[in-house]
Amino acid sequence: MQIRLSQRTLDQVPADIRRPGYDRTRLRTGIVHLGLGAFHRAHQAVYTQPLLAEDPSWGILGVSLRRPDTRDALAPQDGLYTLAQRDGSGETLEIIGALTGICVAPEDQPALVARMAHPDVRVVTLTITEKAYCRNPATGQLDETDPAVLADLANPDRPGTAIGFLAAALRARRATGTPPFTVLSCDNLPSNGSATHRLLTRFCTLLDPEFGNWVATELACPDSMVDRIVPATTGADRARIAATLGLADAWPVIAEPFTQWVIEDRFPMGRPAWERTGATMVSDVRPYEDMKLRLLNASHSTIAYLGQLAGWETVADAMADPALRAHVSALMQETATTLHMPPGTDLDDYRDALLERFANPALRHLTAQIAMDGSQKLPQRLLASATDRLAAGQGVERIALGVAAWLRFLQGSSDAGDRLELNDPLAARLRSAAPATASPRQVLDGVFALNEVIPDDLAASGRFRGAVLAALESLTTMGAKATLLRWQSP
Ligand code: CS2
Repeated sequence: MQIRLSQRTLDQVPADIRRPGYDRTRLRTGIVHLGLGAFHRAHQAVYTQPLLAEDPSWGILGVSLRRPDTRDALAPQDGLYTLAQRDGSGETLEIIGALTGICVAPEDQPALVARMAHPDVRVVTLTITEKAYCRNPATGQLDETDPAVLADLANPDRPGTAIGFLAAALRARRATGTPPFTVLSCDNLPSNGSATHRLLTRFCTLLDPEFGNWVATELACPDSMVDRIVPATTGADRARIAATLGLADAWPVIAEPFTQWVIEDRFPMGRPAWERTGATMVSDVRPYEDMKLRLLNASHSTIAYLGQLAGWETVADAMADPALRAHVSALMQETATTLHMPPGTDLDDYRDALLERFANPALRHLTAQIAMDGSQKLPQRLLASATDRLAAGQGVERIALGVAAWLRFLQGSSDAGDRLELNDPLAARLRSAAPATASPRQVLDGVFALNEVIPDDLAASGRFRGAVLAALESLTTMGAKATLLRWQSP
């Protein structure tokens, strides 16, 4: 068996591979990160690492909210792991050491709450995915009927949700006179900071109205836009990286070279000097966030559902089809009319760069991975642009094809008749609203009647329904590839 990457073996890593340039024994935990997935490890940890030599107080305690697998993989490696940046021209490795520890939340909730309440912790970052905010995706409000929310309200000292942990830690800080940490959401939600503030304040108010008031006035939740494509790590990635390192790494992370982080600069308790490692600090993140959600993520979800129907396993496979690529480009033209592009960002350049990023042949970004949790993603990715365009009297044909592809996907089989797996917190209800044998109109009526996904104004819009129905009829009768070909001609 190959020797494992760890603090002890770090000097065996080939000299040309970058590694932590600081004394890890001096690190303190200034950041607690909830949701220790590949994305955080390939993004925020990478922006933080170069700052640790100068200021070791910003080490990161990584928290897995559910499963122990990341901790089990990385603990024997002393929290070290490899980041592999890949594109058509090759792969660059770097060893990241910003983690001061890894904690699996359900194993000992009070211990995690105590660590979050420690005065050294000044920032809590989140990548917990859309569904973990316990919100109604259509309204953005806390889902007060969610069993996980009800369980945390009934037993606030042993929480299960991220919101519950934040509330418990804030309560403990308040009790000891420690000011609140800043909560920085790094998830793909519109106004992710304000959303976090709203949901958390509501949750805390339900616990105790006076505590809710304190949270409402004292807690800072800046907005941020994060961007980097990080596909799930495969066995082939592990084998290739081990061969280059000469050491085994149980869980390296793979990312494209591109990375972006735009942060609202509002951190009462201080923050790492992220602007020195590439982050853009601004007073208003909204234009960046809308641009990313409505161009990048809207395209991603559209590619994912059309790809699942057509049998394209990865985003790059889909982008190799000229009709799909043309559709994605046209979709971005359509949604871009709803945007105020951020200062200094050119729409055509941004769109062309996205088309290239999607086509990166070295990333195996699975359409099945992006297709997960559609009910939580579609409102901000596709539906918000549809609302804005309809209000301006504009058509929504390109957006409608993505929505229709999602509806067809919910029916459970690809154009070739293969079974498609539905991974979504609303799976049971979506499946019964979109049975395999139902007609396009029945599927549309069934799913549009669920009030969690399609906002009421869109569900009631004849123009929107008509566009989605036409696209769904085409997908049903002729399949995704032929529909795209038909749509390619203006
Ligand atoms: C993707 C995103 O899985 C998905 O839904 O659209 O994770 C996407 O890769 C990132 O937002 C890119 O920054």
